[in-house]
Parts: sequence; structure tokens; C-alpha cells
Amino acid sequence: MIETNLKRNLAIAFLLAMAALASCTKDKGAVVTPQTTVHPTTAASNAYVTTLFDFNPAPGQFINTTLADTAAAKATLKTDQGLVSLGAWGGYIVVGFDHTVMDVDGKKDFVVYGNAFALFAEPGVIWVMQDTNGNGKPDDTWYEIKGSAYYKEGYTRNYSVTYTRPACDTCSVPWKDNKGNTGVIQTNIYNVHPYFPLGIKGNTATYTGSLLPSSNINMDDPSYITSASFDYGYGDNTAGGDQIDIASAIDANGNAVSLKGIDFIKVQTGILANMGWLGEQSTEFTGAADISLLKP
Ligand SMILES: [Ca+2]
Ligand SMILES: [Ca+2]
Ligand SMILES: [Ca+2]
Repeated sequence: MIETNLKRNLAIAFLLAMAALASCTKDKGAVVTPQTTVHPTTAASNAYVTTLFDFNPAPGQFINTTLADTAAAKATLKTDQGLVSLGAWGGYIVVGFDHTVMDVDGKKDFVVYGNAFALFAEPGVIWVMQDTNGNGKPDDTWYEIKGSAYYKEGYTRNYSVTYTRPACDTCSVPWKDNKGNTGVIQTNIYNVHPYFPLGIKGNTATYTGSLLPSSNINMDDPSYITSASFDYGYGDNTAGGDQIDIASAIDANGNAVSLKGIDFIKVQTGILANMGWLGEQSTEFTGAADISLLKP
């Protein structure tokens, strides 16, 4: 009996030691804390993003229309009421705040607005950047916000898709990904115009980022196609906007990154899927705000 207890105690001690070792190994190097320049909040700071740095939509049914031009992209500044379509998977917008949005411990820090409604989400991956070198430009490091789809089957980092200029202006746009898959962004009768962005001069355009699973799309009833939202962490995902915690940022290796605050955000269409007569999944962006500066 004594021997059995001793063995059991030894076994428990061994397990505890292993657990301690495992957590040590996990913690070691798991949290990256880059140095940064903070642009302080002042009485004049705008709660909303104020500068458009880049707008690079992927092919899609609203591309080359007023829903996806530079004017539409600029209309998302200083408001939550703009509207710009990012096109199919990989299309993105980069905007910046006029101050650093600080990471408030234990709280959501900024909100990304889209036009999602119940059972119709078009989730976009959110990336954040702090102005590490202090030059006011998004030329530093992007960190992905780790949302709830991170653990789901079909979520793929370092994903890339190359779209090819179609044979005719209104022909479907062929794509090929870096996993050997091919497909088309299917044109439809409602949008008779070129889907391939007119701004792209070459015959191909390649986008890179993270792919979100299409598993929330339900096309069983063609007259009622639904696309349920993910639990948290994406743009154009939840009616009324998606609140994001800067503390959920991860680096290229998937390690947590401790950012004092962020200056720039990128929202990028996350799902590559055709939804029948509704066309392709394409994230919409309508604005973004620093929660700490929003009037309650
Ligand atoms: Ca926070
Ligand atoms: Ca910079
Ligand atoms: Ca949408």
C-alpha cells in the first residue's frame, strides 16, 4: 500500500514537473514585445481612422464600380458609415488613426465596421501594425488578429491566390492558389462589367494572407443562402461592428505579441467562396474606431 502511494506520489510529482517544464517552454519566447513610438491621444484626436494608405481590391462583382473605387475607400474615414467592397479573397484596405490606439488590458480596444447582418457575414481578416519606426507610415510589421476561426479546419496561413485577367471583360476570373487548387470568380447577370480590377496593368494579380474556412456558408436552400458569422475576431462579421482586442495579435509564427498600441489596420477578405446567385464572398469595410474615444 505504502509502495503504491509512493509510486502514485512520484507519478504526480513527475507530471507536475513536466507541466511546469511545458509551460516554461511555451512561455519562453512566446510573447514578443516590440519597441514602439506612441503617438499620444490629444483632445483633437479623432475616434475614427483618418488616413487611407492603401486600397487593393481583388476581382469581384462590385469591382470597377463606385462601391469599390478610391472615393468609396476614402469615404470610410472619420465615420462608421462609409462603404467599400474589398472584392474576393485577398482584397484589402489599409487605414490609419491619427493617434496610437492603446491596448487596454482585459478590454476590446477598437471596432471594425462592416455591413454584416444576422446570418450574412463576409468575414475579413484583421491585421494590426504599430508605427514602430515613428515615421507615420505603415512600413513596419503586420500582426494578424487571432480570431475564433484560427482553430477551425480550413483556416490556412501563408495562403496566396493568383487571379488571371479573363479572356473577355465580363468573363469569369480564373484563380489558382498556392495549394494547387483552381477556380473562377464567377460573373453573374446582375453585374455586367469587368470583375478584374482596371487598376491592375499586368495579366495576373497575386494576393497573400490567411484563408478563413467556408464552412459557415449554407447553400442548401438556393433561395435562402446564409453565411453565419464566426464567434469573434473578424471584420464584416457581426451586425453593428466587431470589437477587437489588440492583445489577440499574433506574429508570423503564431506566437502572441504584446503591442502597447496600434496605429494602422488592414482588413482583408478572408473567405474564398462562390455563393451562387449572390456572387463571391467579399468583405465590406465601412469604418473603424478607437473604442476609448467613442462617446457612449
Ligand atoms: Ca485590449
Ligand atoms: Ca512606420
Ligand atoms: Ca458584407
